[in-house]
Parts: sequence; C-alpha cells; structure tokens
Amino acid sequence: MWLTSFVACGGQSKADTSDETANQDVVNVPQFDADSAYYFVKTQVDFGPRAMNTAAHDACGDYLANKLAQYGAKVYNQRADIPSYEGKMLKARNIIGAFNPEAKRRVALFAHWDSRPWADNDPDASKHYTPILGANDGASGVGVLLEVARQLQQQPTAIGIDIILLDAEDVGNHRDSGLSDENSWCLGSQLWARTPHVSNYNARFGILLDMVGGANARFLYEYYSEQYARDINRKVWKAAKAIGYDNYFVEQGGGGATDDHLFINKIARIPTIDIIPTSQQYSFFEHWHTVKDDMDVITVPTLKAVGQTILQVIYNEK
Ligand code: AHN
Ligand code: ZN
Repeated sequence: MWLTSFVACGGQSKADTSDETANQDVVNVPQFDADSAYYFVKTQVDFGPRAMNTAAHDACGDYLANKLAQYGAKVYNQRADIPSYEGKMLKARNIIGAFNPEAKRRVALFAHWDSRPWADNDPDASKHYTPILGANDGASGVGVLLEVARQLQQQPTAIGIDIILLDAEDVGNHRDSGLSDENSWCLGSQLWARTPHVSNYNARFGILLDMVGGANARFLYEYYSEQYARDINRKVWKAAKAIGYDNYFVEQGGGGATDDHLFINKIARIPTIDIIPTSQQYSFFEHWHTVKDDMDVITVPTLKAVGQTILQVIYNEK
C-alpha cells in the first residue's frame, strides 16, 4: 500500500516535473500595443522639429527622460557640448533608461531622438535649410522603444534592458557642403560608445531602430550589421518569422547605413544591428530628409511588426 502510493506519487511528480520544464521554455511574450507606440511618435512630433540647440529639442528630451522614469527605469542623462562639422557647439543629451540595472546579462536597444536640421534631400531646393519633423527618421524608433519601456514595467524580462536614446545623430554633412565625412554623423553614439553611462558597461548585443514606422517598409540585413553582428541579424529575423512578420523582415542582404550602430560596433565593440528600411527607389524611404517626413508617413502595422519582434527577442533572452 505504501509502495503503491509511493509509485503513484513518484509517477505524478515526474509528470509535474516535465510539465514545469516545458512551461519554463514557453515564455509569455506580451502584446506590443502599436497604437500606444503611434501616440509616442506623435507626441514627439508635436514638439516640432527636434533640431539641436532648440527649445523643442530640449522640451522633448525632458519628456523622454520623464517617460522612462515613469515606466520604472533608472534614468541617466549624458550631456556634452560636441562640435558639429561646421564648428557649432551642439548641446547633446543621450538619455538612457536602465531596466533591472543590477543584472549582468543585458541587451541594449537604441534609437536617435534628434531630428535633422535641414531637409537637404527635399525635391524643392528652397526647403534645403528647413528643419524636418522626423516622424519616421527619429521619432518612430523612439516611439517603439517607449512602448517597450511601458511593457517592461508591466512584465519584466529575465535579463536587464537598456533603452538608449541617442542625440545628435542627424547632424552629418549637408548635401550641399561638398563633404562626406562619416564621422560628422552620429555624434551622440560616438560619445556614448567612448564613455558609456556606467563604467565597464557591456551588453550581449544591441539593436538600433531607425525609420521603423513607414508604410511598406522592408527590412533587409543591413550591410555593416552583417559585418559586425551577423548572428544577431539571424536571431532577430528568425524571431520575426516565428511570429509571422517575415513579410517585413526579409532574409536578404541590403545596403549599408552610416548609422549609430557602426560606432557602437567599432568603438564600444558591442555587436549591434540596425533595423532600417531598404528601398530600390529611395534612400531608406520616400520622404527621407524632406519636409514630408511627418505623421502621414507613419503607419501602425509597421510599428507593430517591429515592436512585437523586439519583444519576442528580449523576452526570450535568458
Ligand atoms: C546615411 O547613410 C548618410 N545616413 C544613415 C544614417 C541616418 C541618417 N539615419 C537617419 N538619418
Ligand atoms: Zn536622418
């Protein structure tokens, strides 16, 4: 009787154990709310162009730092005066929100929050010195990351997450300057990569989001991401496919972008990819660096595809 009971009990507990093992493998990934992300994009755009050294830029920076704090992040503000390629002093502010800041195992998520001071790719040359709203080029990536932050407050990940909002990305050579110095771009990421917000900072990998809100966006493996972080590209595109977004995340090589991830890879040596659209017709997307990069180019389904894929990746990191 005792023996039978023991066997039955053992059998039962064995079944329980294997159930638990199975449950540990199945992660409950929260639903990314793309309407919320859209609202975060719009809120940034409503400040006006977030060009360096403007009141709109500074007010938006305060908004972003407050949102990250509100969602439970430990917030760091990294401020520096950095000369532009024209020798103007740019008052730069990288804004970092650390979730689970004590964790050793970390993933870094990046986007730039400044917007380009000139619409130098506009078909109308009279607009070439007009600041852009940067709804897609800037605000879209930040909007997705604010929604990720909101989700992190509701349900923490197993690992630590750093949301790193970079400043002074879009201050590179004006197309009429006759210059093409890649170091004129991405001044905030160059600063952060040399001196991260905490000493001895490291992350398993990084993901940069740039122009992730456009209609019909197609994300191909960006060239430098393939050079520095090929396995991270595969991990993210595989995650997208697993949840049905392989129409956005196409398993093909695309062009290269002189973007923040390049400096993070080269200087901080954190393997970092760039999720950035590729187009046969345009540089990145139709209204890139034009006065038409406004809320009309932003579409909720693209924000959803990118945001849900990011959640799929980070909630599955152990
Ligand atoms: C160029 O490749 C010139 N620019 C990519 C970086 C960038 C600018 N991202 C947004 N604006
Ligand atoms: Zn740009």
